[in-house]
Amino acid sequence: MTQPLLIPVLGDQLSHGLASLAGSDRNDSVVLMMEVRGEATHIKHHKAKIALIFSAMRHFAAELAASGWTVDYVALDDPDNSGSFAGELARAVKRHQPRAIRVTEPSEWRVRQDVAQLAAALSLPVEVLEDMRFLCSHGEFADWAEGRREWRMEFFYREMRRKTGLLMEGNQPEGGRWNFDTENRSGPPAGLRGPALPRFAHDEITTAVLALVEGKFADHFGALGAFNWPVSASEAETAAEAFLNERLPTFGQWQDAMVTGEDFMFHAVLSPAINLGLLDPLDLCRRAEAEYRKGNAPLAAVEGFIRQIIGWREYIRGVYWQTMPGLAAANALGATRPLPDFYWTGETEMACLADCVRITRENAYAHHIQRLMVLGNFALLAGIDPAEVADWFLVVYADAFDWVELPNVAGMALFADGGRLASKPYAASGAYINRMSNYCSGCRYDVKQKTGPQACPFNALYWHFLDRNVDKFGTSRRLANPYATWRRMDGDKRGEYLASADAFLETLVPAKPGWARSGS
Ligand code: FAD
Ligand code: DLZ
Ligand code: SF4
Repeated sequence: MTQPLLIPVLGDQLSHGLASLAGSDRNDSVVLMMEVRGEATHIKHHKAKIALIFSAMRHFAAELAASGWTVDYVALDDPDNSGSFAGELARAVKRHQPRAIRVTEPSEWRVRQDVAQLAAALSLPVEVLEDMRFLCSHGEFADWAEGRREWRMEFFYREMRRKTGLLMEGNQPEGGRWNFDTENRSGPPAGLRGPALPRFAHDEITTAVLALVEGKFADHFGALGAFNWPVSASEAETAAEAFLNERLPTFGQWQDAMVTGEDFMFHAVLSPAINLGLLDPLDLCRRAEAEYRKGNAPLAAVEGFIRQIIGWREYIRGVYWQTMPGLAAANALGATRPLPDFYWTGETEMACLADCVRITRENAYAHHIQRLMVLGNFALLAGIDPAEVADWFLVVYADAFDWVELPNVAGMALFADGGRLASKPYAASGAYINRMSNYCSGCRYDVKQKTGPQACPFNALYWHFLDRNVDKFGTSRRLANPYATWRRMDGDKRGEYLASADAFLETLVPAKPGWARSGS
């Protein structure tokens, strides 16, 4: 092949229909895939996440080669591997002498900037194609957002319903309402258990990658013993089928429930496969709708699931590109407390947090409410520095890529964006966690006690949060009730709450440096 087209395919671009592949001639192109140390260590990703990405990349490369593409695959332990995208691209240009480079836009702002710099530095044409795996283009989102004071997901979601025709009857939403959440989100009855997830045996590729990761990234957070992620499109398809058949009908009802030892409940557990490109999100939604049309799943569950994907997922991506790079430094509530050590060690007497960290360490997964209302809520109430919280979330979850992690953390969980994304902070006392979980019955703290050393720390922290942020939220309509309660309380009671929260905050031990970033 003389002067081929060089097509770099990144670790979260593992889709056969990727724009840069779909429009290219496989007889006249070289696909470049690069395992690079810099991507695994600029932030020290969970071991299982690195293993998932490398294994999925290797499976995808094998599929491409089997379908006639020429694939140049640089493995992590290739002795000449330079350790960075830029270094590997430069080496590949020397090897192949391409006439041009064609790449689908990277999902992350940081990598997108690198590509722009590279394009300027190389004396080669570099074509960057829009990522067509998302429903809403950058331009469309910018048009929708322009001139709106508040970007509310609910209104964006309606546009996506109209655009896709999902759950529509002509111009009207199926069932007469856009959102059926009033029928979802029950607390867990005693003994609630979700069906087991399908098991994925480790083939030769995955076995080799697990050994590589254990050897090269030994000091990273997380365990590999429970590794069970789908690593190819066909395994991801098995996972999707299992969800649609076994868990979708009850997805909505138990969407917010948390039960000790039940790590996946009725959730899809598909976000890593979707974010890597192994599953097509729109196809999943169409199949979920078909389950409703066949009478296999109720409208509330199916609408709730579809909203997560064409609503939240697309909206989050739009917000990311509209607000970067500022979002990464946003800290509207001026939170500066260091991340507590227990986010890494799990060593805390708070049973809810201990279980959420355990799940995260074992699986590189926790479900939405564990992320938002336990791990995120605690960080919000305790006033943890948003940059440290964002680093933690980016490290620990197999589905965490900057474009989706950062808006969820800075915007949804921490209100660090000043309310662009959420109309009010997701702040809650222990009563919420007690209602939605069985954690409190096994906790050394008492969720019913409000102050003092036995009281659930979330209770006093909740009022501490409202009190110290009264200038930001004191006149908010959405928080009028809790502020009215706070103002009605007598001064001694308020003082007790604040002193109790302060005493608890004093006990927090900051994380040792080096968990998220080397040398930090
Ligand atoms: P389900 O609950 O079964 O939902 C189905 C699908 O909807 C998910 O697979 C996902 O693709 C999509 N989805 C649902 N909610 C969101 C959302 N808020 N943003 C984007 N997609 C959504 N999701 C990530 O993919 N990566 C992250 O790094 C990430 N970080 C988060 C951090 C915080 C603080 C919070 C509150 C949420 C975060 N989420 C993130 C969103 C959500 O928690 C996960 O997508 C979900 O838990 C993945 O598990 P699941 O596949 O079982 O999802
Ligand atoms: C997260 C990650 C890791 C750990 N390793 C690689 C890698 O070796 N090669 C690769 O192409 N991508 C990797 N990624 C994903 C990237 O860090 C980044 O998130 C994507 O390129 C999107 O911009
Ligand atoms: Fe968490 Fe408080 Fe319940 Fe303990 S009592 S599990 S700290 S909410």
